[in-house]
Amino acid sequence: MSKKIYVAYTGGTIGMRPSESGYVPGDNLMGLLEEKLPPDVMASLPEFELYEYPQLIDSSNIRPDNWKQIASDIASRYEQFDGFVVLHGTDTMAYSCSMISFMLQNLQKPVIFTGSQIPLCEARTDGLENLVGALTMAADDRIKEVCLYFNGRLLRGNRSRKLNAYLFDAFDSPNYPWLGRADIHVELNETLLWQPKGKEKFQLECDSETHVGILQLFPGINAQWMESALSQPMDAFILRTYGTGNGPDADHALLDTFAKATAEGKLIVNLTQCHRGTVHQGSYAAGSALAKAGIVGGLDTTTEAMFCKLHHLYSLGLSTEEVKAMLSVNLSGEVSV
Ligand code: ASN
Repeated sequence: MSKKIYVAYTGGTIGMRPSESGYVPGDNLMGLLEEKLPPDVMASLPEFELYEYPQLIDSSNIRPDNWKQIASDIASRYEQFDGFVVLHGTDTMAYSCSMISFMLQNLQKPVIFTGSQIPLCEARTDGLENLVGALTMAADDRIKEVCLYFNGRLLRGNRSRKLNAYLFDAFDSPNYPWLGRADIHVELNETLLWQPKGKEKFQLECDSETHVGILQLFPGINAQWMESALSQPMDAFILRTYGTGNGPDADHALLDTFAKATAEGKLIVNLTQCHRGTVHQGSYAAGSALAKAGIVGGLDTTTEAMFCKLHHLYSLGLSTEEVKAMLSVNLSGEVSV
């Protein structure tokens, strides 16, 4: 039986038009597609219905409310469609894929995010290939998770990162192999695909307030700077450290600042600034010192996925101790445990 795909157009370069201040989101994407694709080519694609969001955004404007909208949109049409494509800007696509993967755990159908580096209205657009590839993946019922499709690569959404601002190869998943490829043949690496563990209803909770901040170590960072950052009213902070999770253990004032914040109930999660690899706080004394200050290792989760995982868990009303326990629980394929 032929598949029916729901396409949610949220904005992003794929539908943008030029303006005096640079590209801006543009409406009537369906009209643009009809101009680009002859009817017989259109008819050869999986059948789809495109819904254009009333407020199209450059994804740099993404906020938790947009995630609520995308997740509830998919949830409310879940029974009517076989697969879902989300057209989204590339800048924060890795965050949105991650967030939707936590809000729609136990998915039994594909949800494929895509977009483009050059708009569809331009001759050299990569938008057509990305849209057609994403539709193809969304019609494949072996996929039961949130993925990102871009320039021939199918990546797990919550493992993906935007790594290149200029190449068509904008995305990769440094700590997890690609799930598939679309070349002459479309191939999926079935052993890597996520198999949903439960059948419970989706957890669509996503607070509009900010629960999580992201901090980064840099040479010369001091206690005063860190104290002011940690005094922000957040439940949790991601601390982007060096290498396998190391920090300046010679700076006792800085370590005391971390210890004070964690003793006060703030969660600080250690993730590496490196593109690839996992955090092992015990590999060096410079990492153990952070563990002694109450900082918890976030293993090989990306910053984007960790931000969203924490935001989601706090939105569900979990306490810091409960959230801490979930860091090493693989909710939707985001972490190697
Ligand atoms: N600024 C754009 C966006 O994220 C970039 C893109 O989509 N390529 O919406």
